Amino acid sequence: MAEYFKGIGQVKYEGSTSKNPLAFKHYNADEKVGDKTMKEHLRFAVAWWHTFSALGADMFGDGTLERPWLAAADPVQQAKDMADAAFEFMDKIGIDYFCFHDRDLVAEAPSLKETNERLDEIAAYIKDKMKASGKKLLWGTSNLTGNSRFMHGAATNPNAEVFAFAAAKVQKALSITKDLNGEGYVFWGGREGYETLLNTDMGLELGNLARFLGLAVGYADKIGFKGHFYIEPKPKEPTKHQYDFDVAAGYAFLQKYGLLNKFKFNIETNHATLAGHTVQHELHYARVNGILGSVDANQGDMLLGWYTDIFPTDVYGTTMMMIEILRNGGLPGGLNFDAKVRRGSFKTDDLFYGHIAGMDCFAKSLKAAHGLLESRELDDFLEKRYESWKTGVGAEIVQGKATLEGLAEYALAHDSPKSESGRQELLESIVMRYLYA
Ligand code: XUL
Ligand code: CO
Repeated sequence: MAEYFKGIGQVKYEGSTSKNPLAFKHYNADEKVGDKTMKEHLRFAVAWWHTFSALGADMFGDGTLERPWLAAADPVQQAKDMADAAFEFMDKIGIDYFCFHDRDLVAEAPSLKETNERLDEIAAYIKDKMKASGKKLLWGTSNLTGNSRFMHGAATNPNAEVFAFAAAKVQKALSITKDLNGEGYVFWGGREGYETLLNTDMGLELGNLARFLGLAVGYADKIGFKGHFYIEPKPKEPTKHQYDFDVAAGYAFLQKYGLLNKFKFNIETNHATLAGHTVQHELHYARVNGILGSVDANQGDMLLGWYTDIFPTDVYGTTMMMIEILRNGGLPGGLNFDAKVRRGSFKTDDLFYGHIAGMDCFAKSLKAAHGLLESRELDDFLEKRYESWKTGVGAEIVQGKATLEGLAEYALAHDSPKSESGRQELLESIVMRYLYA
């Protein structure tokens, strides 16, 4: 079997003073942070699409990336070579999980039947490699955006034939995911939205999207797929408006259509920022509502308004994420690097530098967040800030015992309430202490 990443061995932890670009400075897989190892806390995954099958094309230029595993002319051979490269990469970088879309695994054939046969062959190939290596599938999904048949959406297409075609793709992707013991299945509604409301029946489209998800859940029950279902919100790109805009919009949608008990959320940093939120907000909102599932770990470029999928290096931002994840007691899913090297970083070893930077960033943040939460400095502050809700009038309100006229009587009998400082700067300086400890 060909070796694709020649000259690169197992990436090891060498500590924060190491200058070796192919070593971890903070990620030390078996080091314990609290009661779990870093590896158990972080559950990193490699994204098949950005790392192995994409060539770096953008709106203004062709692909630039050197990807020797894509050289074979035969699509199935190409897919097998790509799987070889993927398992070599995961082994050398020390990442246990991967994620894929059906279309990343092998190129589509002229007919659906032939595409499914290709998928079966490549899934069997990957299954053997998983057995031999112990690598695991964090989640699978179906690409319902790339082919031109999906230009007006998949589940929300005005044409029912396209809905049926998309359903066939999900059926296949779900059964492969189950066969590979996938721990989850993601729905990202890339073209489930609209370009203009002038040509859109939103009410029907939303209902159809819910019916589509319901059919998938029903099929999963039939085949005994026990993994988690995730919605991955994104407000726009490629469509002007997507129905899974953010976690709050997705939560309302799931509640309306009675799907809430079946889904959690896969939250992506760059999607959150496109929605005008921080990822901390999205994780927090999901956590307090019991729907935090998994994370697509990347970041946007603050100078660009569009979607850039950069490897995470903003330690402050990832520390805010790890606070949410630790407060959630961990994730049912993991941290999938839905991130790509820049198209100018076209060598295969650039893939290592991107992942090492991302893994070190999260490892450093895990330690900072753990230290901060262990100290209870934030919790003690929060407890004090909200103490008026524990007794007296606050407790009555929380317990639903208050009436509006009773509260009016209370306010008339007491002095005008006094405010306390919110102490934002103090709290930020506490965070800094743990970050740069
Ligand atoms: C696109 C995106 C997807 C999903 C899976 O913005 O994030 O790759 O993660 O379909
Ligand atoms: Co994503």
